[in-house]
Amino acid sequence: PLTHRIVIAMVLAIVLGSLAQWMNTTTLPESIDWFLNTLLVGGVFAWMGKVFVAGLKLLVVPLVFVSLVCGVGALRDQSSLGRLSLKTIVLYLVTTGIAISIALTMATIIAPGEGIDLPTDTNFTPPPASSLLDVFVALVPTNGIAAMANASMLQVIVFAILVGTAIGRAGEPGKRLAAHFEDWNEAMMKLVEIIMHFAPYGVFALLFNLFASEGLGTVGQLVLYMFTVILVLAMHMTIVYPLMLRGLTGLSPLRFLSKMRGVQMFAFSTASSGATIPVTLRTVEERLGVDNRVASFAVPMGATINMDGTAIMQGVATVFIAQAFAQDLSMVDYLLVVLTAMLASIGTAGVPGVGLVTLAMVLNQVGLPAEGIALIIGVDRLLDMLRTAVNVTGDAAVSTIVAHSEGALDEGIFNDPKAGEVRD
Ligand code: DAS
Repeated sequence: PLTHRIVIAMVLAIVLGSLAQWMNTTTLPESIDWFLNTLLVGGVFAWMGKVFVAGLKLLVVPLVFVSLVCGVGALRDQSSLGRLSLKTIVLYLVTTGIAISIALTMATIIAPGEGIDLPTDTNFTPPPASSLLDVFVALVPTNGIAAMANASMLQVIVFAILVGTAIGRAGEPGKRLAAHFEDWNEAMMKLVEIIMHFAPYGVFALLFNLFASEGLGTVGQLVLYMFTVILVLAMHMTIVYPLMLRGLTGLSPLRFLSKMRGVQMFAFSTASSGATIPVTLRTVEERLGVDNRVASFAVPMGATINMDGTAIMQGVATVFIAQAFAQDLSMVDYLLVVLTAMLASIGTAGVPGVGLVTLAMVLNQVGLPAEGIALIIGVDRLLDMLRTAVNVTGDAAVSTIVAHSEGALDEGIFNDPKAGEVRD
């Protein structure tokens, strides 16, 4: 199956990339240096990585729009949309709240920032903190096509819900339109599979270039910070989601996590939950058995407003920076961090590095200098890839739980290990 080929591509890329990074530290003969760095890393692999991510992003807006119009149009009674969206959003906020609370607790216990005397390179300019208000004000797009052209996902979601609702109430013409959208949805899902077949090459190129250029150089004193983030990410993935799945649906968490492996590898390689939406959507529907009318809403919504992994990094980073600057955080500060991180994750799209941008907002909220971000920016790329894999797992877990509560989950598909598997 495809996931095995992706795993092989990842292992090869990490090994060969690290070898290339080691070679780069020695003085290479001119021809080898040109071949490795100009032709491969800067040329072929850079191109393959960009094409692969572009291919995924190309699908996001049309797939989300078509799938959401189908999903909303297919809702029996439109009132269930309100119940469905309320359940989904509440669950997303709850999981994010749990994530950041564990992060703050573990970071306080492990205290990775104690005794840190890292030089803060003062030429760091903190990113502009995006204000939350304009996110909510701009929810309804003035021009649906412009929203799609700019891939403003929250606006695309609102536009699709409005179109789907209209189609659901338009009698015969609505039925004809809904049929057309169903056909488009089928075609788009096939398009996702086509893009997925390029994954081994795209993943190899992305990871080879990352390890060949960055490697794990600037870890040093940040190893305890990285350890804390990775520990909490692992706890959230292997304890919180399984407990919620088992507790709220009785479904097998192991089956869930094993089916999510492919999606997690896409999220890890692209470090973008937005770009991973097509794979998350296809996996949630065709491997976990979640009906389109739930998945089409819950997955894009999750990729946009639900970032548990990011909230975890922000919780640990805030404590780390407070300790590094020897500033104590009060209980009120901790609550402010929880609230701000939850709201911050709503305001951001799922693109690489967005977690650092919103971290500036969180730090600002508790009076910590945004320059503190300069302490951790060096190791953020790898953490971004790991936390994005957690972000998309959270989206799929909540989609599964909501679908199960709405009787919109096909347990036969969920329990069938081969369901929806992409064959070579
Ligand atoms: N890379 C972001 C995402 O796509 C998460 C982050 O930057 O923290 O979910």
